[in-house]
Amino acid sequence: MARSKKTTVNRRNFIRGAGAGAAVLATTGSPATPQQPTAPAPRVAAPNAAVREAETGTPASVEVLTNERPGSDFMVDVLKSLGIEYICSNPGSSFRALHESVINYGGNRNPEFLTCCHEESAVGMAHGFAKIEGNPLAVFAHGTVGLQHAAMAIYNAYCDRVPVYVIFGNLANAVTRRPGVEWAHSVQDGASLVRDFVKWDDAPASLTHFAESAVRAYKIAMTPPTMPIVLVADGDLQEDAIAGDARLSIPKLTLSAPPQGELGAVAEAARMLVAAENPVIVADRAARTPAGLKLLVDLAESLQAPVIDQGGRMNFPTRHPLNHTERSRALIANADVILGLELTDFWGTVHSYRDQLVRTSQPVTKPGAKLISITAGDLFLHSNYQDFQRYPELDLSMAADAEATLPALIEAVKRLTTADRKRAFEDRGTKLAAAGRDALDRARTEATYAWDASPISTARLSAELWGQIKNDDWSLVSDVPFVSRWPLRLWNFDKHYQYIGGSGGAGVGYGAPAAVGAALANRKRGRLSVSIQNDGDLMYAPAVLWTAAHHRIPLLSVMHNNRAYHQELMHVQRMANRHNRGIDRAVIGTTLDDPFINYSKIAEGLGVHAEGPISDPKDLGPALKRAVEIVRRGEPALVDVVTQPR
Ligand SMILES: Cc1ncc(C[n+]2csc(CCOP(=O)(O)OP(=O)(O)O)c2C)c(N)n1
Ligand SMILES: [Mg+2]
Repeated sequence: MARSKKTTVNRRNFIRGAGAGAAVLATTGSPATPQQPTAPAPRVAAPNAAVREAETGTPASVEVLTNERPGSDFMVDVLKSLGIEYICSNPGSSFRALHESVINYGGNRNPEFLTCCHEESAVGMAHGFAKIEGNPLAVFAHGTVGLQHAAMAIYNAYCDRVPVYVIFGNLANAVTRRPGVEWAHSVQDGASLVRDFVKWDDAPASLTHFAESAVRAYKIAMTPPTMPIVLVADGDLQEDAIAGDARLSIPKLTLSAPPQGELGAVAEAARMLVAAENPVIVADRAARTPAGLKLLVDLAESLQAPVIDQGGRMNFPTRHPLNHTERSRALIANADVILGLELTDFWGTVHSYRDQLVRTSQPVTKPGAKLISITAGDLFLHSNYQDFQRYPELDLSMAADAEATLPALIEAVKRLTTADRKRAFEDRGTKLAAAGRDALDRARTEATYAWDASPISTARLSAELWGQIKNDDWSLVSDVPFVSRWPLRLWNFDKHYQYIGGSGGAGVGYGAPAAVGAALANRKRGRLSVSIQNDGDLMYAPAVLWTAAHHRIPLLSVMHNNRAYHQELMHVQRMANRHNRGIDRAVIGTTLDDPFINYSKIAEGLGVHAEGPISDPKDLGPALKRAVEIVRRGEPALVDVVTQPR
C-alpha cells in the first residue's frame, strides 16, 4: 500500500517516552462524539519482559510512540453510525487498535465489547441476537485463526438467511508486519475462506473506503435474502494516525425496501388460492420482522386455509385454529394449491423420501396440485455449498421477499372473494378448527406417556418448563426437533420473539451461543429467555455460559442431557442393521458416558447458578422454579436434566 508522507502519519512517527507497554492513550476530536478516556499511568518494564518477548514476539523495551488519532477511532465512528450495539469477540492483536478504540474512544457503549471464549460462540451469539432483534451485531475475529474458528457459525447464519456483521483484522502490508506470529495471522485474501457462504466481503484500502464498504455491507446484509458479510479491517489502517488534513465522512445508510412479488404474479396466485378447495400455506423463513406473523394470520384467516409452520422463524401462532403443522403430511397429500413462503426445501415438502439401501422418493401431492412459491432465495445463490436442496417443479414462482409480498396478496385475495367463496371458506374453517383441537388433545395425551419415567421424558421436561414460565413474558431461544417438537406442540406461542427456529446449516454447536445471543436481545425488553440445551451441542464450546455470567445475560438453560450424540447413534444403528451386524456396538463414538459429564459443575465453574443432574421427574418442577427465580433477577442459570433420547 503506497502512502504519501504528506497525508498519512505512520504509527511509528510519534515519540512520546520509553518503557515497555507505556502507552499513553488519549484521543482527539473526531466526527462522532468521543468519550474522553483517562490516560493510564505509564508502566515500567516488567522483570519478566524478556520471557514475554520470547513468547509474543513483542520487543520488551522499545521507543513508545503515541498516536492520538488512530484510524480505528474513525472505524468506531462508522460502527456507531450503523447503530451496532455489541461486538462479540475473542481478542486478537490483528484488531487491537479497533478493540482499544471501542472500549476507550467509544466509551464501550453502542457498541459494547462482549468477551467471548471462542469465535464460533461469538458468531453464534450474533446469529441468535439477529433472530430476535432483526438487526446484526458485530463480531471481531482475529485474522486467519479467528476467522477459521468462526467459519462454521458463519455457514449456519448463511444457510439460515441471518445477517451477521463480521470484521476481521489483517495486516496486508508485508513490510509493516511484526516478525513471527503476525505473519502467521496475516493473509492475502482472508475472506476467501468464507466467501462461498457470505453475501459480500471487502478489504478496504483507506478509511474512506472502509466507511463506504461498512455502510454498503450493512445494507447488503439486511436486504433479503439477509445474510452474513465480512469486512477486513487492515492493521495499518487501524493503527496509523488519521492525517490532520484528512476529509473523512461516513455515508448515509438507507436500507433497500425488500423486493415485492410482481403484481401480475400476485394476482394470479390470489386467483388460484381463492378458487382452490383445499389450499395449504407452508411457511419456513416467512416472518422476517414482527409484522410477518400478523400478516400470515391475516392471509390464513382471509382464506380460512391451514398453515404448516416449518419453523425457520416464528411464523404462526401455535394455538391458532388454522395452525395445522402437526397434520402436515395429510394436508399436503390432499391439497390442490400449495403456497410456499420462503421454503428452504419445497421439493422436500412435496416428496417423501426413504433412506434405505436403495434411496427412493416419490411425490406426496395429488396429480394436478398447483405449487406457488415466493422466496427471496431465488434472488441470490452461491454454487459450491449445496444447501439449496433439490429443484422443485413449480406452477408459479416469485423471486421476492414473502413478507413484503403478503400485503398485496392479502388485498388481492380479499378483492376476489365473492360471497359464495366466503361461505365455502367459513365451512372449511369450521372443519379445520375441529381437527386442530383434536391435534392439541392428542399431543396432551401423548405427553403423558412415560410421564414418571427416569431418565425424564422430553415431553415431561417441556411440560414442567411451560408450567414455570407461562405467566412470564417468555422467549424460547432454542430449537425443538431434538425434543420431538414438544414445546411447539404444547405451549402457546403467539408472539414473534417466542421462538427462534434452528441453526440453518445444522452445524452443531450453534444452540448454546445462539441462546445466549437471543437472550442478550431479550434482556433489554425484560423478557425471560429459556433454552432447552442439548448436551452434545453445549460441549463444543461451553464457555459461552461464562460469557452469559460475565455480562449478566439472563438465560435459563435446561439441559436435555441424553448423554449421547443420539442422532448419530441412530445413524450408526441404522448402518449396523443394514449390514446385519447387530446394534450393540453402535454406542462406540456416539455416547457421552464413562464418565458422565456433570453439567452443573461445568456451569458452576463458569459462574452460572446450577442444579442437577436431575433424574427423578418429581425433582424437576422445584429445581426449575428455583432457577427461574435466578433468571428473573437477571442472572443465567442451568438445570441439568437427565433425559430419554427423544
Ligand atoms: C459441527 C458438526 N459436527 C457434527 C455433526 C453431526 N451431528 C449431527 S447431530 C449430532 C449429535 C448432536 O448431539 P446433541 O446435541 O446431544 O443432540 P442429540 O442428537 O443427542 O439429541 C452430531 C454430532 C454436525 N451436525 N455438526
Ligand atoms: Mg445429546
